[in-house]
Amino acid sequence: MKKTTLLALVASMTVATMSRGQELRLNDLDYFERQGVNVLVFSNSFNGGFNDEKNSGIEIIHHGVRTIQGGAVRLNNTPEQWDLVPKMTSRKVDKATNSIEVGLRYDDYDFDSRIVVTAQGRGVEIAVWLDKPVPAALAGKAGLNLEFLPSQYWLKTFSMDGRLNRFPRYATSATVTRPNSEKPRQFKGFKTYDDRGTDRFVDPLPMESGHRIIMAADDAERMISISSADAELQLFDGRMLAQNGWYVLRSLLPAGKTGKVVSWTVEPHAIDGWVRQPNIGFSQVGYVPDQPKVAVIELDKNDPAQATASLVRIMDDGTEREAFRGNIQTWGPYFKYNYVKFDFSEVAQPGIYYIRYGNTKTNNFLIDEHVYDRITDATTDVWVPIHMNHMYVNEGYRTWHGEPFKEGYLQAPESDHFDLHAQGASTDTRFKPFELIPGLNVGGFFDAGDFDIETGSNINVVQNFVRTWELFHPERDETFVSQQQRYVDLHRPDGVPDILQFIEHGTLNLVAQAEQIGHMASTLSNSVLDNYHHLGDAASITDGLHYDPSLKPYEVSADGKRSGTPDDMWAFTTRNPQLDFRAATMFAAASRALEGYNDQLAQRALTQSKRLLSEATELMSKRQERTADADEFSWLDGTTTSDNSSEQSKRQARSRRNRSLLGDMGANLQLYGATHEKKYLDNFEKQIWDALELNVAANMQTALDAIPHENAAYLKKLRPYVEQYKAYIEGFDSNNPYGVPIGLGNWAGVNAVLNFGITVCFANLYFPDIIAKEHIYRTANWLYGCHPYHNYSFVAVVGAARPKAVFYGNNRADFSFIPGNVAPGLLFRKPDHFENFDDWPFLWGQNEGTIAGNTQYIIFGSAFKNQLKGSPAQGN
Ligand SMILES: [Ca+2]
Ligand SMILES: [Ca+2]
Ligand SMILES: [Ca+2]
Repeated sequence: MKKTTLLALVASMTVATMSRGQELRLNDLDYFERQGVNVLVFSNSFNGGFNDEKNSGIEIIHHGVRTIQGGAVRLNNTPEQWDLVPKMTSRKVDKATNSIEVGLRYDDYDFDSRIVVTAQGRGVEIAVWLDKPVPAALAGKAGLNLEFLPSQYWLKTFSMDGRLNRFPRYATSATVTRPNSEKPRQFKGFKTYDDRGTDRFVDPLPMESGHRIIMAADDAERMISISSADAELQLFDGRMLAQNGWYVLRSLLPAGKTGKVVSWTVEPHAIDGWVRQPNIGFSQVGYVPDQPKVAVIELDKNDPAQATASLVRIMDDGTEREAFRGNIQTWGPYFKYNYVKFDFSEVAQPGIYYIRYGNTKTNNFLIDEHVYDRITDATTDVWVPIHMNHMYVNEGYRTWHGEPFKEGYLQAPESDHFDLHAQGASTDTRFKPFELIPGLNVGGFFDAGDFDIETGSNINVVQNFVRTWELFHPERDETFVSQQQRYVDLHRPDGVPDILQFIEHGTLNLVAQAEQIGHMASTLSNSVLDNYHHLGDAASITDGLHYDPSLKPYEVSADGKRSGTPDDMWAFTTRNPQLDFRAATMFAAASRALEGYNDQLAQRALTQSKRLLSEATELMSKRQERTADADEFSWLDGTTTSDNSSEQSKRQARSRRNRSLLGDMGANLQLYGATHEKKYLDNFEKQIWDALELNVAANMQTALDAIPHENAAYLKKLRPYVEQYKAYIEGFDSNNPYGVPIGLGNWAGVNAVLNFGITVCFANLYFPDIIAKEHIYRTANWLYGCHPYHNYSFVAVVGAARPKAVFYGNNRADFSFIPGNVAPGLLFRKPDHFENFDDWPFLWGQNEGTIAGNTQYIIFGSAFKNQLKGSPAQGN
C-alpha cells in the first residue's frame, strides 16, 4: 500500500475514533471499532488453502490481540481444521444501520444462512437469519459458534448465569460417542479420527450452558460478556478433539424456524483510554560495533511520540549508565500503527545495553564483534537433523523420533487428496494402485510440521545444501549419521562434514524415486487424514507393518509382518516433467558435491540427471507445442468477442511463452556448472537480460549466481541492473518502516525476506561500490526482532536474548520449539492487522518452519556472516 494513501486513511480514522467516544462504530475499513476493541465481520473468510485455518469469520481484536475468531454458522460443537467451513456468498456493509450482513452457504447440504452483526452501544448484536429452515440432516447440528483463544483465556474465570468457574488449562471435559452416521461430512469425505473399529465418533459435551456468560472478569483486557434471550449458550473445549482447538461458545439453530432464529448480545470490555504499549523493535542477537543501529518503535495511534530515547549500558559491576541519548525521528503511519525510529549507531563500544523509551525498557542485548558468529548453528546442528526421515534421531538422553515408515510406500490410487495433493487416474508408473513401490523408505527430510516428503521442497533442500557447500565449504561436524544403522546422534562428531551428510540424505530419497518410479513423485505422503495431523514421534504414525487388505483392520498376521490397518504412506506419482527437470539439475549439482565422499551415489545421481533431463526436455517440448496450438486457438476465440479481450488473450499467451522461456534460465546455469558444456551458458545468456528487463528484483539473484562463470564484459553489462536493484532496496525505506519486503499473504513472508537478504549479500559481495554494506543488515534486523507486533526473534537462534518461545513444529502440542526453527513470522490479517502469536503455536501461517525455508535461512546466515567478515566466499 502506498504511504500517502495510508497517511490520509489513518488520519481520518484517528479523527473518527476520537469524536465517536465509547460507542462501537463501523470505521472506514469496514470493521467495528472503539478504543481497545475491533470487531471484524468476515474481513477474512474461510477460503485459505487448508480449510478451517482458525483465521476467519467474526473476529475480535481485543486490546491489540486477536483473541476471538471463527464466528459463523458451523456444523460441529468444536469444529476441527477439516470439518466443513461455510462459503461466504455475499457481504454487505451498511453504514446507515451500522451493520454488516454476510451470506453463508454449505454446498454439501444445500444450506444457506445469513449473519447480521449490528453495533449496539458498546457491543454488537450477532443474529442468524434463515429464509428456509435448517435442513433435516443438520437439525441439532447447525449452530452459531464463536471461538476463544485458549492461551489467552485459560486460568481466567467465567460465570454462566452466576455460576462461577475457571477456564481449564488442561482439556478434561466430558465427551460421548455417537454413531458415525450422525457426524456431519468432513473435508472431501475424509475422516480426521481413527474410531478403532467402533463406527462411532467422539462428541464433546458442554462445560457449561445458560443464557449469560461473563468471561475473564478478572482480566480487564480479556473481559467479555455474551447473552442471549432466545437461545441457550453452550461452552465447549475444542481441545478435547484436537490440540489446536479453541474454546467454543455455541447456540444451536432451532429446527423448523425461519427469520431471525438466534441472536446474541456481545460486549467486549474496553479499558477507558487504553493505549497499546510501545513495541520497540531491535535485534535480539545484538549488533556488531560498526553496524548501523536503528530501533523501530511501533506506537498506538493515540500515543504521541516521545522526543528522545536512550541507550543504557549495564556495566561489569551490574550498575547502569546512560551511554547515549538521541532524538526520535518520525517515520509515519503503516496500517494501524504509527512508527518512529531511534538511531543509536554512534554507540560502538562493546557491552551489554538496553533501550529506554518513555517508561518502556527493552530486555538487554550485546554490542560485540562476535554476536552473529553462531546464527546458523542451531539450524544445522539441531533442526535439520531432527527432520531427517527414515532415521532414528537421538539427542543426549532424548529420542526425537524412531525410524519412521519401515513398511515403505504404496502406489497411490486415484485421489483428490488433502494437503494440496492429488493422484490422477493413471499412475504413470508400472505399479498398480496399492502395490508396494520398493526402496522409497530411505533418506529425505520431513516437509515441515508434518511428515511427508514434498519432492519439490526436498529438491530445494539439496540445492540449498549444495550451494552452501560450494560457496562457503562449511566443515562443521556436530552430527553422527549412519545410513547403515539408520541412526542420527546430535552433538556427536563423526569425521564427516554435516552438510555433506545432509546432501547425501536428501539425494538418497530423490534418487530412489527416480530409479524406482522412473520419474519424480510429487510427494510421499499420508494415505489417511487421521494420521496426517499426527503430533509426536514420527515412527508411530504408521504401524511399520505392510498393509494387507485380506486382514481385518487392527488385525496382525501370524508372522507379525502384515496388518489390516490401512495406514501405509502413499507415493503420488503423476508425472510432471517440470519437476523432473528441476530434479535433473539438482542431481547434477548433488553428484558434483558428493564426488569423493560417496562416489557410488554421485554416479547414480548423475545417471538420473542425464536421463531425466533428456526425457523431461522431450516431454516439455511436446507440451509446449500443444500449449502453442492452444494459444493460437485462444487468439481465434478472441476474435469472436471484443478487440480488447483479443488483445488481452494475445498478451496472456505471450506472457505464458515468456514464462516458459525464462523458467529454465536458472536450470541452464546449474547445468553449466555441472557439465561446463558451453551450450548451457549460451542458453542462460540468451534469457538473463530479458529477464532482468522484465523484473530486476526477481532475477537479480540468478544474474549474480552466474558471475563465477562469467567474464568482465558480463559484469559491466550487469552494472546498470545492480544500480536499479539498489533503487529497489532503498524503495523499501519509504514503503514500510522496516526496510524489507513485507508480505500480505495467507502465509507470512519470511521466504521473500530471506531471498531479499541473500541477494543483497551477494550484490554487496560483487558490487560493493553500488550496494553498500549497510544494506546487508536489513534482513538480519527483521528476523531477529526489529519487526511489528512484538520484538522477539523469528528464528530460534543461538545468541538471541529473546527468541520466540513457540513454533508450529511436530512438537507443537507441547507449546515448544525445535532449536534453529525459522517462523514465517508476521502474518497479515485483513484489513490492517499484523500478528505473530508467541503463546499459541498452532497457526502455521505465522509459526511453521519448513525444510526448504530453513535451509534457505542457512544460506542467508552463511552469506551474511561472510559479508560481515568482508572476505571472499570461503570457509565458515
Ligand atoms: Ca506437507
Ligand atoms: Ca558429521
Ligand atoms: Ca502399515
